[in-house]
Amino acid sequence: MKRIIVTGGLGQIGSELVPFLRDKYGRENVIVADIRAPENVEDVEPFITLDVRDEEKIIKVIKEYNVDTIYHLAAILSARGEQNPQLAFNVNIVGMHNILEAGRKTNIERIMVPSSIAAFGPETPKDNTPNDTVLKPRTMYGVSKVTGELLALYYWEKYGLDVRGVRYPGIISWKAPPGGGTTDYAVEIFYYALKGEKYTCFLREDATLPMMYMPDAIKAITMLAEAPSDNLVHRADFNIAAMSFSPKELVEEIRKYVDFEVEYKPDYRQKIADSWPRSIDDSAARKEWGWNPDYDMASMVKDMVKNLKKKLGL
Ligand code: NAD
Ligand code: AKB
Repeated sequence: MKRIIVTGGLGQIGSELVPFLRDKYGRENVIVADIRAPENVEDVEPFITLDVRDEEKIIKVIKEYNVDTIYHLAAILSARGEQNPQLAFNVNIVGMHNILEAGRKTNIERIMVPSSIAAFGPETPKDNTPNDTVLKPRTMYGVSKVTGELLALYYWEKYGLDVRGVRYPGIISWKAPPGGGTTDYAVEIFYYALKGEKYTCFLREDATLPMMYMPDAIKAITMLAEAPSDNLVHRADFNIAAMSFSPKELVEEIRKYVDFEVEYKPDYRQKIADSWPRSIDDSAARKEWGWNPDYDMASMVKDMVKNLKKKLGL
């Protein structure tokens, strides 16, 4: 029987990963942990308040709940990280190290931890970016993601601790808001479009980035969690791809459903976007654990519009 803890479980991805895991393993076997309190604790119980900067508490919780698997989602994302790099270092790098140490000391069976396309930098090839390539990010978030990937490999080879992860592109979803990233525009824009309000985009109209719809993001991390270890050459650094588009292309697709006005006022986040790839080669994930996405831009937009209309009562 699996006993799972999801750190950062109240965030954009946790809000959808937790119900998926609970359907599969039973509500009581999936514990949500986060530094902030949920709006309504009954909705998410079992819930614990946990700061991943506190290794002792992580170990205490693992023992108390008999945890064998950790989905480690707690993080400070790229844009927020550039506003407070010291916080990003502590949560993302010290927090990741704490999770690994706690996992090692308590013989945890598996740790799943997302990396990001933010692991890449300006010297990385921008199109069809290979899995194994130059990793010289210029954001603290990106530095923390490369560090996490390398620590995962180190703990696997040194201690046999099974740590796995994918490099997520920007994730688009309608249930919970994104938490302070460079790709957040691709979620925000839907709310403005559907309410008929003018949207001011913080990226240039031609800023093409790799993106993925939430159902594929959940599919990827849970598929990798179950892949036979012997098939894996990579560990916590799998490229995965689904779609790539620019703000202008997204606007054109949304306008097939609803008309709205957009202006472009690039801010500090444009520089971050400029350092990331436009498209991703995910052949290693396809070969090693059978990855393939279900959604492209057209099917994602159709589903977002349908679900958000319902959510907003439109
Ligand atoms: P999010 O910002 O929506 O959620 C992160 C959660 O972590 C929040 O609920 C926050 O309260 C919590 N948190 C922050 N500091 C904490 C601390 N010290 N201790 C415990 N919890 C803390 O992020 P997300 O989008 O759900 O991302 C989850 C993971 O996926 C992260 O590792 C992120 O880097 C990665 N990722 C996300 C995306 C994306 O587009 N959403 C893309 C690539 C990678
Ligand atoms: C961000 O923009 O910071 C995230 C990511 C791609 O890691 N969405």
